[in-house]
Amino acid sequence: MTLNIGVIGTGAIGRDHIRRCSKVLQGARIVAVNDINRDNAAKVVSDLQLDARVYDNGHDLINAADVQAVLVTSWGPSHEEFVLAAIAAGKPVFCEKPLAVTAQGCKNIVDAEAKHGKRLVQVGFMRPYDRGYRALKQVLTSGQIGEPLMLHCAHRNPTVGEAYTTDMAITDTLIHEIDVLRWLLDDDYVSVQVVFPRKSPKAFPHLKDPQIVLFETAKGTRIDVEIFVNCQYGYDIQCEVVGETGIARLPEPSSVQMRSGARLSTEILTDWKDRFIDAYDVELQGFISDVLAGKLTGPSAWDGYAASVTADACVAAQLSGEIVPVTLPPRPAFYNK
Ligand code: NAD
Ligand code: NAI
Ligand code: ISE
Repeated sequence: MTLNIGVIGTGAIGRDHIRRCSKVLQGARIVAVNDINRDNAAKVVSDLQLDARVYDNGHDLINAADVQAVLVTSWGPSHEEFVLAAIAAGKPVFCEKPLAVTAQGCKNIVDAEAKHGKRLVQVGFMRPYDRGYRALKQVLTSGQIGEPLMLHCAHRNPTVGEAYTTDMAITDTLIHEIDVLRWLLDDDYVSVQVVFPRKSPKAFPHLKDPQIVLFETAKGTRIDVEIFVNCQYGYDIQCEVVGETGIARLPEPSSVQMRSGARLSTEILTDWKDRFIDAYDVELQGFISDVLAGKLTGPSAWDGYAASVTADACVAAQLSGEIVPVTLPPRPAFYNK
């Protein structure tokens, strides 16, 4: 059976997900696209030679009779509206992170899904599907380095556009670490503090960059994450776990080692699309297969909510400079695996 998918938002990641659903993955076809900028959507249809209709608004796409599942890849502030509309139509929906830009927005989605009575939402947290993070988790659960005591992490982008603001370092960028480290450690955050080092002159004047986010978890593990979105040199994701008896690091992406011109070197990626390319394929194939099988199993609306509650605390910590508690209500039984 083939799943008919409609996509709202045909920017950078929307285009890339349309490419993978139509050219790489099994069991799906793109039948409908929409973007607030209609030319964007029409261009994707012609560039990828899709047999898909271009809709003038996302709600008509969601309610179209031939659309069986929806991908929401528009910009963050529009996610909540489209996810709620998909739930109201009873259609499965894959929503890129963040699920909504506030915890309350995510809670509205959790409540609507619970009222519907069956999981319909998967959030685009792809790092738990990454082979490197999975290998790192395997080392931790096997006990090879004892219990994790400290984590040193970095999330670096070469540059960001002028529309990127200081809070987006949390809601758009750190949100990946917020999700994946909770999964990696099987732990919850209890408090957070944000400190600002000397500002990089490469950042736009309104943006505080870099930033350091310090978490404490329920089990007492301490985590520092450097977010540096104008680092210039590449797209670089680092994660080092210091355990009781050893240290484990996230593997670097594979790259040819060269000896040339009196240098020993390996390439560093520059585009986020390439760094987790396999993980995006696996997460979306999982969504398609789960929808066809009638049961979603990937990152849930509750995971999106948990990340957003944490992100709200981080943004409050950016503003106050204080240590801010992170308080997550207990997970409803509906979301137990
Ligand atoms: P983008 O700006 O390149 O694309 C967004 C597109 O959405 C644009 O074409 C815009 O016109 C369209 N859009 C905005 N509001 C819309 C609306 N209401 N209805 C229809 N279309 C709308 O952004 P992007 O980089 O593709 O990011 C899109 C989303 O994907 C964001 O939520 C982002 O956080 C997420 N994302 C996730 C990852 C990841 O690694 N998981 C990577 C990139 C982006
Ligand atoms: P983008 O700016 O390239 O694309 C956003 C698109 O959404 C644009 O084409 C815009 O016209 C469209 N759009 C915005 N509002 C819309 C609306 N109301 N209706 C229809 N279309 C609308 O942004 P990008 O980088 O593709 O990011 C989109 C989303 O994907 C964001 O939520 C972002 O956080 C997420 N993202 C996730 C990544 C990941 O690794 N999972 C990586 C990059 C982005
Ligand atoms: C973007 O939206 C992503 O999700 C990327 O993975 C992240 O590195 C970047 O900072 C975000 O803006």
